[in-house]
Amino acid sequence: MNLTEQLLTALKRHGAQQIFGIPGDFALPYFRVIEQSKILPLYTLSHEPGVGFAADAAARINASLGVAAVTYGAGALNMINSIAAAYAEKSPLVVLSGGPGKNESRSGLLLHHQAKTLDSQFQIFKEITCDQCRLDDAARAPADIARVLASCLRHSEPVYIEIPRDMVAVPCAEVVPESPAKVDPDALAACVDEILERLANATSPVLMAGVEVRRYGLEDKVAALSRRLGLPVVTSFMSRGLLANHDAPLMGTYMGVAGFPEVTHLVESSDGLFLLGEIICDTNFAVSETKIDMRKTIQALNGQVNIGYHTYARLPLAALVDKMLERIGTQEKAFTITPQVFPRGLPADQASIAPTDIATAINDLMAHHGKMPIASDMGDCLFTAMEIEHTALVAPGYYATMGFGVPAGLGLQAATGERPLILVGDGAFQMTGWELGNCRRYGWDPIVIVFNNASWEMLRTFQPESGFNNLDQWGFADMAAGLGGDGVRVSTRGELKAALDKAVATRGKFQLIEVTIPRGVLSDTLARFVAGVKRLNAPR
Ligand code: S1T
Ligand code: MG
Repeated sequence: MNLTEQLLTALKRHGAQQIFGIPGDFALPYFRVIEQSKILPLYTLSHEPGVGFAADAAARINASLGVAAVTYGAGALNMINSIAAAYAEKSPLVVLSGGPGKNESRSGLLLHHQAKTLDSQFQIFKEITCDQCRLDDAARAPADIARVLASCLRHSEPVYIEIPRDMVAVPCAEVVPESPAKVDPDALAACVDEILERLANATSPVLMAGVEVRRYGLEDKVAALSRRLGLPVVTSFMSRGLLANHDAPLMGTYMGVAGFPEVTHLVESSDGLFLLGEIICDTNFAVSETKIDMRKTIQALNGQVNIGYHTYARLPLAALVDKMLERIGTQEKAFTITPQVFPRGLPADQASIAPTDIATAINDLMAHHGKMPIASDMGDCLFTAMEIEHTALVAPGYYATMGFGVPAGLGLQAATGERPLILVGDGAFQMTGWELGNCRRYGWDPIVIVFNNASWEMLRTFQPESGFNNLDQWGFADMAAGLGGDGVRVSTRGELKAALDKAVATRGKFQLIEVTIPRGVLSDTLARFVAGVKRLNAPR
């Protein structure tokens, strides 16, 4: 096999199931091998940010490697924001980039797509990946690939692999996966005993499941752990969607002042808050009514466990969960929780539509037709998603980039074969909504709900005096046909219900529902979030 075939075989062996990409002349040779070898299916999209978001979503939904393949310079550098989002949100993404060969690199000429130096791209990607390699030595390539793919899975963070175009077809030995890092059994046992003792002594322990629980494929085990320990479970804003289909005592999503009061009280008054794989960031915790005393929590993240003032190092989350399950046995505890209640029963009337009506309509739809996985963009659509019944959700809940929703929905359908629901604001749709034009050739048929308030509404809520937050009406529904789908514009709750019923009954083409929302009308959740942030930031 040649170097590219060995790389593709190793990617598949490490869990990759498809590649998203856009070629260029530095990448054509390795794209030819991708296409001809058929080791992994290739989906090309239209703009590199979408390639990154689609590959990220595929990684998240399958808890496996995502692969984004691009050309050197204009391609790879165009994808920086998507990879930064994946890095911030701990998504195991492999970036493949074509690169200049040896002779052209020594030509003395500046090469097209070169920014500063030929090595600049490699250096830039060092800032948003956990490991990198350039495959410029066939003898070293197998070990480099094994090391970088092992890093990607161990840290659940993106990695960067540059393939010089003169190396693509050189003969190369097999890539032998690295053996997993050893875990100190005594440290693991001591840590688990301390955690179990703290939880047993707590009067109101609670488990917050963070994104690492999904990234390391631990949802089933964590659901079992919570049932056996009698631990109510919550998610954070960023980890919403976890444990949705895993028989866990899931109470709801912690959002401090903006969330379900019972959940807020449970988390903020807990004397045994167990943060399992949770990122301690502002979108998850900044809206705390009362400052959560992090020193009293148990935090397992990034392969270590912090308890009080001490840290257990090099304890992977999977090893911790397995040891806890082993320690506590299989007996489940009987206990009750007060699950979050979600809006149902949208009146099909002539009233205008608020974002919470969209959540209600989706809850009605899923109650009737079954759950759908959701890809959401940033904006009020993501706050509205907090009012939708628990279901699988991929969204940039911490890095908070726009443009994620539509490509992520395509990645989700490519990776799972399930029909997704995509929630996206008009501003974000203007950025990457056009990727819908790729649905027809791959048979993707998402249902896309565009929250059209003709505004960068989230920004207006914090700075209402700025006119630049007003957007024009683009007529998204009218454009759907040209992109290969069906589109409809709705402005009453009756029209919304009818449009959703028609969309769910129509397969084989994407269904775009452009929902006209009066400017300034927010979801209940965003309204509480904004009021809470303003109150917490008000001068004392
Ligand atoms: N550019 C990108 C790529 N991501 C961003 N998050 C921003 C800019 C800043 C930003 C927001 S929210 C927002 C912007 C521009 C407006 C979103 O508008 P739209 O999609 O229509 O949603 P909605 O009207 O519901 O707000 C975040 C806070 O930084
Ligand atoms: Mg908007």
